[in-house]
Amino acid sequence: MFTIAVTHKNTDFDALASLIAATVLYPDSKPVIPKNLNPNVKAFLSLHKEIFNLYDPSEINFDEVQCLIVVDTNSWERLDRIDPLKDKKDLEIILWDHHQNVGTIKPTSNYSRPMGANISLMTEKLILDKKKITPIQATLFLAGLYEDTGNLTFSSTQPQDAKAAAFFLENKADLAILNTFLRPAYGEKQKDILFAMLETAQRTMVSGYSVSFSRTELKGHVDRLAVVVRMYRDIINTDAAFGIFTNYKNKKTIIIGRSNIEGVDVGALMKSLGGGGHPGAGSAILKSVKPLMVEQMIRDLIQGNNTVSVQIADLMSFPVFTVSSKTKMKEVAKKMRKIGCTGIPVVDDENLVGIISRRDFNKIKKKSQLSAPVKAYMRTNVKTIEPGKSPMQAARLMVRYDIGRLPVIENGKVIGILTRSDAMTYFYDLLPG
Ligand SMILES: [Mn+2]
Repeated sequence: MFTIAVTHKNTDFDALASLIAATVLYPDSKPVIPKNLNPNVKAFLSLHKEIFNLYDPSEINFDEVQCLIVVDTNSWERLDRIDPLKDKKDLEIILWDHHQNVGTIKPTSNYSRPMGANISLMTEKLILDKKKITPIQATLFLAGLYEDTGNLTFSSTQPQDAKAAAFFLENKADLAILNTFLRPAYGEKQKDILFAMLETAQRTMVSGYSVSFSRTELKGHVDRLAVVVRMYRDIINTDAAFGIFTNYKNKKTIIIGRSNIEGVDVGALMKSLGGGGHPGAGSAILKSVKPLMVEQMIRDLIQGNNTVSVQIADLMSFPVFTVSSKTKMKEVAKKMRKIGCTGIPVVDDENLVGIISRRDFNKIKKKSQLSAPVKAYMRTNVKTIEPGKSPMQAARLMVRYDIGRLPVIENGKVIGILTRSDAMTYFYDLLPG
């Protein structure tokens, strides 16, 4: 009678790391690895396999398995060749999973909790139990952590993920080795796909976010498509990008998404399509669907997702104090002092014609210049924003153009103003109520 540890097919670094962590937490368990591995993991294991003493499912006598540890997934469908255990009576099942979806595995003991990477969840217990890990294990664990959290940048990242990173570095995780294996390979096939995607690239606005869809035909098998979609998103520089890859021969469509903003949660979108992932990255596979339909489905999902999100209209300050282009500079200064702001939109006949801020007063050298009209000193190239846009879009404009306020424009009229502190109220979650 013995214990085995298993993880999901298309094993990535987080899954492999979690599998090895299981053997540290449960020293009597045997790690069983799926046949189908993600290419980076395959490359890593080709050098490290012996060290980890992994088993193939065919080597396991399932009659003798008493306890099953499942890591980084919670569904039977994602496990490789362990069906004999599915209906086994009195099987103890221990589950460690960081995904938020409801799975098909019913565990005896469940340690699952949302976390950036599954390995961080298990590392919490490693630290608590004062377990020792080797530098090679630490390196593998850090690879898993970095991959699943985008180097701790995905919005799913938790404080515990950073604590786990510190623990791995304390245990001599090797960053040079890690970089070798995490750097995704990019070959001829991937290059061809990327170029095909870029040729037909289109950017559209969905619910105030810039999104790009690329529908590409796949001939034969191409792996590492996720890398291609990431590069695609980086090049066309949209908030989110979706590669819709169709193989007409087997009628399969692979959807891979990448997002840079919290308003578009790719993992949640892909879950709705039967796949999965994280807020920043995810994928799904559909059968017998038209690529254009898939695009429409994703659009609808994004629109559905965003109806409850915070818009500029919820954050902006109003009423807006304005001046006309003929107002004298000294009156502007007086008004700024009175209302305690550092910038005022300049409006003529209800139309925004410029903006004047405290900074512009630096151009004034002589006292007589204070009698000149605003027109002479205002900036006319004014960046504005619509009330339905997202705080993230506003923040991006502010950073890119180094501006502290954005007039909010609706039907050509200034209806409010969004200041840096308005935007920060949102980002630091300080909204009242
Ligand atoms: Mn994971």
